Amino acid sequence: MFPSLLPLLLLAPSLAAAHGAVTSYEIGGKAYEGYQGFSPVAGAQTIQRQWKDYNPIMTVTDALMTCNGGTSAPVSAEVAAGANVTAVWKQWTHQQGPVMVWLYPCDGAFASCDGKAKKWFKIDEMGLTGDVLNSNNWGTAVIYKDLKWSSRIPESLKPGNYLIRHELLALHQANTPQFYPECAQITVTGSGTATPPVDLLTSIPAYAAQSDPGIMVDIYQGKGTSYKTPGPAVWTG
Ligand SMILES: *[C@@H]1O[C@H](CO)[C@@H](O)[C@H](O)[C@H]1NC(C)=O
Ligand SMILES: [Cu+2]
Repeated sequence: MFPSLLPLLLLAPSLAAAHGAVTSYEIGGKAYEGYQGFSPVAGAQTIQRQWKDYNPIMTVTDALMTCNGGTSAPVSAEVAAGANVTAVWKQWTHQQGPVMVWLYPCDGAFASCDGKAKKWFKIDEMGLTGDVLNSNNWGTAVIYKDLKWSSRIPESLKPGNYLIRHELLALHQANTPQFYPECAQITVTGSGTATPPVDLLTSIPAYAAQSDPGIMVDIYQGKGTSYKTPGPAVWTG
C-alpha cells in the first residue's frame, strides 16, 4: 500500500501539499462550498472569503492574518444562535498546535466589513489536551483525524452579520509558528442581546505578540507540561 503512494508524493508540488485550509462548511444541515485546492476558482458563489493558497503565515502581525488575505465573499449563510458551524478541511497534515475559532461583528453590510477593528473574540478553542507538548494531543490533531471542526454559536449572541474565522496554529517546527486562518460570512439569527465584554476583544492581526509563549514555542524542549493558547479567553455567551 505504501509503495503505491510514493509516486504521488514525489509529484506533489513541494510544500503546497503539506499544508491546508478550510475548503467548505456545514451549517444547519446545509453544505456550503468554499474555495477548493491550491488555486481557488474566481467568482464562486461561496460564503468563504477567498484565500490565495495553502501556505502558512509566519507572523501573528502579518496583515494576511485577518482572513488569509480574503476580503469579500458573494454570499452568506444564516445560522441560528446556539447552532453549530462546522468547518471542513480538504487536507491537513500537522498534529501539534491549537485550533481557535473567532467571530467579528460586522455591524452592517459584509461589503464594508474588513475585520480590521478591535472587535474579534474567540468562541472556541482547543490547545494541548494532554501534558506532553511533543505529542499528538492537540486541537489540530483532531482536524488531522476528522478533517472537520464544529463550534457552537453562543446562544445569547446578538443577531447580525459576523465573520467566522477558523485558525490552525501549527507548532511542529521549533520556534517557527505557522498560522492557517480562513473566514466565512454568517448571519446570526435569534433573540439574543449579548456581546462579549471589552476585555475579550482584540485586533487581528496582532492578537498577541510574536514572542507570546503560546506562539514562540519549542515543543521538543521537554520543558513544561502545559500550554496556554495565545489571545483572549473564549467567550461562550
Ligand atoms: C456542536 O459543537 C460543540 C462544540 O462547540 C460540540 O460539543 C457538539 O458536539 C456539536 N454538536 C453537533 C451536533 O455537532
Ligand atoms: Cu504545513
